[in-house]
Amino acid sequence: MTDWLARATAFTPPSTLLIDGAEVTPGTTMPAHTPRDGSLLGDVPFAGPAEVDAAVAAARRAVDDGRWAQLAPAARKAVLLRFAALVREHAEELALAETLDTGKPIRESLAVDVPTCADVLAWYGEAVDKHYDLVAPTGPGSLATITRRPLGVVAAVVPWNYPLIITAWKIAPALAVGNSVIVKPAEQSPSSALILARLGAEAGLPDGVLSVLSGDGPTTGAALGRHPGIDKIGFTGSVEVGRLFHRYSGESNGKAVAVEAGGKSAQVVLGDADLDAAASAIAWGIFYNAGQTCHAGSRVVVDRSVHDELLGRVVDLAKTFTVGDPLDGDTVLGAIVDRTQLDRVTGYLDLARSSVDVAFGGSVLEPVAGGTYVEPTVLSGVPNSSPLAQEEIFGPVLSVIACDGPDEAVALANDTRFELAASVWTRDLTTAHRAADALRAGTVWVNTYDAASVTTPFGGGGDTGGGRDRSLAALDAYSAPKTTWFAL
Ligand code: TXE
Repeated sequence: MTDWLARATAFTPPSTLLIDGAEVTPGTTMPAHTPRDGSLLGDVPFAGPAEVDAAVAAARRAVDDGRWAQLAPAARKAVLLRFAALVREHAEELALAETLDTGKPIRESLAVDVPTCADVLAWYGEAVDKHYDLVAPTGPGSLATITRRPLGVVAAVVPWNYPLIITAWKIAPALAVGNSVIVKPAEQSPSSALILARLGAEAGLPDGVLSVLSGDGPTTGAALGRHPGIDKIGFTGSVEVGRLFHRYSGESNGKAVAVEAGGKSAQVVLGDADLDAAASAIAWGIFYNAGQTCHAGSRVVVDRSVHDELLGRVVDLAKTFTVGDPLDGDTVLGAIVDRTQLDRVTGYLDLARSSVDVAFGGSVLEPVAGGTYVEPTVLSGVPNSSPLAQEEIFGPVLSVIACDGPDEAVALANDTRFELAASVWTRDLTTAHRAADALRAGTVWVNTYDAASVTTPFGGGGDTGGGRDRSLAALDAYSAPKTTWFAL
């Protein structure tokens, strides 16, 4: 059994950036704290404009001389598979970094975040020499090929809720098609990405092809957004910053921008649903990762005929999500990422106490002194117009809304500015098809929630933004089709 507490005491975050294959110590650092107990983990490098320029220049050199894109597909595949294998070999180191930075339970980092990161790298690695280009049906007398070309230099700007997974979703397809990639992790969670940069180099990524620049949003993130040498930004984070990236693009070189900016996803439970299965998926859908999940099922829209029964079951399950030390292998509900986010969640809890019924929870806890933790919370009698039902709380806070029949349920579920995810729970096949079709969301689950695979696209519309991660579609998202027309 790993003694995580002892490992945590010895942990220090990486102190250098990797730019152009070299360890770089920038003049500035920033403190890294853990939400587990608020203590200082150490100082991490802060990439300023000079480091951004250096990383972009190195990335561009790699694009120009083709040291990565021009390798044989089997050779690029081998590097990405080796990268995935190294992630697995360093699973404990990466999981500890992820848990200390974010406060998520160590068992989740080990069982989900690290293996998913490795799986995604391997899946896109395997795709490199299996995904064919096209010949267009232009008719006799000509041959028109459509080949996938890398965009050039891609930047991935990543949030703190799933640092390893979201980084992998962006770098793996971008690298697979031959781009150079610069990652900017969130200021709360730089460690795992900095470790990944070294593993990528060890796996054989040529110099300049993968750089990781820890820093903040307004300096490092904005410098990437405004950089004329970057061809595309893949962004996951808040609606506001997603829009900033579109503005940066318009004010610089018109670079492509793909945004995934969260949701207020509804789980629709109809009168004939399997309530045991629904209640379990509802609890996991909002309490997993302390609700800090873009597709968290943060609203439940439930038919009045089963409202009280479902609410009772969800409350019973909420009681089993014990808030605890993220380093304890039994903990399922860890910390909120930082004090800013905790304040945001407690603001909504204050609103809840004065405007709706708090069926369970609602308190700030401190299972580890100095840490930032919130009890699993279930709110009922929430009007869908309330900020509790319209705004992304990003904490373990569920809003339950009563409805009458499938039509009203779908209308309420769709009454949101986000379009990321939704579910419908019913035993009736026709109702399931109709509701799934009518729910406006990039992913609709039927009689399940949060089933996920790298093989399916993930993203949405509306305020969520239109970016898509995962699946073979991501290879297209990080490449440009090139038509070559031969007169025969
Ligand atoms: O996100 P930010 P925050 C939502 C969630 C959360 C809220 C705020 O509702 O409560 O956003 O979280 C970089 N120029 N999501 O403040 O600020 C930043 O450094 C350039 C949903 O943490 O958007 C980080 O790398 N870049 C979500 C990234 O943007 C800037 C995940 C995300 O941070 C920047 C996280 C700037 N001016 C939050 N400011 C999801 N979709 O899963 C910040 N950044």
